[in-house]
Amino acid sequence: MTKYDELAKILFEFSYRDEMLDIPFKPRAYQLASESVGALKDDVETTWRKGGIKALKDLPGIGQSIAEKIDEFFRTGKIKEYEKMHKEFPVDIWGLSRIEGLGPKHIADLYKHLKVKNLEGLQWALEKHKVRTIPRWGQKSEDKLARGFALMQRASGRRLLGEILPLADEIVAALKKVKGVKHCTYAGSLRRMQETVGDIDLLATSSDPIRVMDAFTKLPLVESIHECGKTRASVRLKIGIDADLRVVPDNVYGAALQYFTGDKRHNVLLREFALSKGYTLSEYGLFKRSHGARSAKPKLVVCKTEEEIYTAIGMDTPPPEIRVGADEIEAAQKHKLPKLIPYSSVKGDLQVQTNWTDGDSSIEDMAKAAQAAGLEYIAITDHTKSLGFINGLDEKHLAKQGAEIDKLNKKIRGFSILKGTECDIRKDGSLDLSDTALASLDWVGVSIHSAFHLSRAEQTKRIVKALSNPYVDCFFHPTCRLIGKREPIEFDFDEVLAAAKKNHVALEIDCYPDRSDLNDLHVRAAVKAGVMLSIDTDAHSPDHFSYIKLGEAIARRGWASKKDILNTKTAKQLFAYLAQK
Ligand code: DGT
Ligand code: CA
Ligand code: CA
Ligand code: ZN
Repeated sequence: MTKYDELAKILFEFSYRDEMLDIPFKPRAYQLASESVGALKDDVETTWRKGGIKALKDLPGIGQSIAEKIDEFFRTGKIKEYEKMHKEFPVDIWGLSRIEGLGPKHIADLYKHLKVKNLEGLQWALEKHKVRTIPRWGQKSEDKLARGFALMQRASGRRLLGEILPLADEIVAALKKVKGVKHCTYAGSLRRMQETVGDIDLLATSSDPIRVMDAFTKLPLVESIHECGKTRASVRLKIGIDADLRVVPDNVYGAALQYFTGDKRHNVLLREFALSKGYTLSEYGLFKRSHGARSAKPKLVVCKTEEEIYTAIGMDTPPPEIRVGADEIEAAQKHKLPKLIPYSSVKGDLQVQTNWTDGDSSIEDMAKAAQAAGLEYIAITDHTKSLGFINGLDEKHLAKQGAEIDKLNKKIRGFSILKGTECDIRKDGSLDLSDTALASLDWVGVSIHSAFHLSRAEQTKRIVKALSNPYVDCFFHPTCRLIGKREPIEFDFDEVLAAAKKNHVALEIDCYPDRSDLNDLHVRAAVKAGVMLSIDTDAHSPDHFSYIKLGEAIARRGWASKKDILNTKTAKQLFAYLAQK
């Protein structure tokens, strides 16, 4: 937990305390302040450093008394009032509040009667059926809490975007066919193309919501139904992820889509900004507050699209991929959003494995599949000899492979196959092929497959040395992380960026779903540093070319434009670029 998360947590727990004590208005103020700190993070401290309590009060959701607490926190590292409260009420409010339906009064009851202080304590109380013994709770409340607890535990298991996206497309296609449905799309983290997603959020507009609910809950993909009302339903899919559906009237589709796309921090900041412009914004619509009589009802502004909303409150529309609640809001207000690389811009794939090593298909089959997927060229980049367990290629085999590629290039029309390699970077930073062999290739990628745990300094030195070999064109899957399986290796990213820039080496965005490497933050730093990027699938099978979209999404999330991505060039342009290099 960073110190800003710690501060957001403290403010949040104050809101629950005041609600337990029935103090009016205060809880909402603390909650807003907590959301604000959670979204603004280090910007809060920067603001405080520049202008103290007075400046803090200019931030969204922060008034005098809360500003004083934040000031104390940054000065002393703690808040006395919080320490005192925690002594009297030593409960992990923040953790417990993650359970759906568990409000402040419930948390107070659980502590008072069962001494439940945290999630472990609650699990015990549920297993021993103690919860129903609390006055006025009963078995029904206990069952509901048990369901909420199970739901929360499951929700912490996130799934890869690449795995879930095809499924979401399938559901959307099915719902679009239901009579009365006008719009249907997925929202949430899926629409923002985050590398992992917690669940599938779906949104539809229809004149006949019940018909949509019915069709949704009866989809063959559905395992069980959590809840199903008139306009919202939540189900468990057979592959083990939840899907939520909302159906709204067509005239508020834009507002609903904006809300359910998130992310939450983006929405908090946007709501604050809308307020400052005389609007209130919610999942139910954009409303103009009237200046007249206090009792006058706010007026609904029709918003069929998201653009209408963002435009109405005076800003450009940030693409979903960059809605993270950071500087995109300010950029949109100043009309300074970047022109993100459009999907389907990548023209060739510069990392492809074949059955010469650990791929499952021939060079020819991979080339044909790439062509069918709309690409103009691929580079064949099989592993090298250090990776003996998959028959990595030595210089002799590489030359043989080159001869086969020459033949195929004559045979296949309107498509180019580059002779390449994924040359292993040895522990000392030297490369696994001779310079003569590297010089014979069109495209040299290098990457790490061993000694992941070198010290940061050693790892940096190893990479910088590899990138300074004059034949190297690209650094493949730079951090080596595998989502949910392997932590990224540690190195000084700025130093590697500098080496890449100096040596005209591109950095890869590896699209393979559990790699997604580089990630969005790295991409943003690379774009800022003017380092070229390459979006490659790392295909081991003909159907992997569909992963390109995932890499384009990472590039978009990193604010990259078309010009930042090497393989948006045509084959001809790419050859010219490589020749000049
Ligand atoms: P996930 O499911 O963990 O991958 O992430 P999301 O962003 O899809 O989150 P989810 O499914 O809980 O909610 C979908 C969207 O609904 C979220 O991105 C923004 C909106 N939303 C949900 N809860 C809140 C909230 O408490 N406040 C605001 N402002 N928006 C919310
Ligand atoms: Ca979601
Ligand atoms: Ca959801
Ligand atoms: Zn590799």
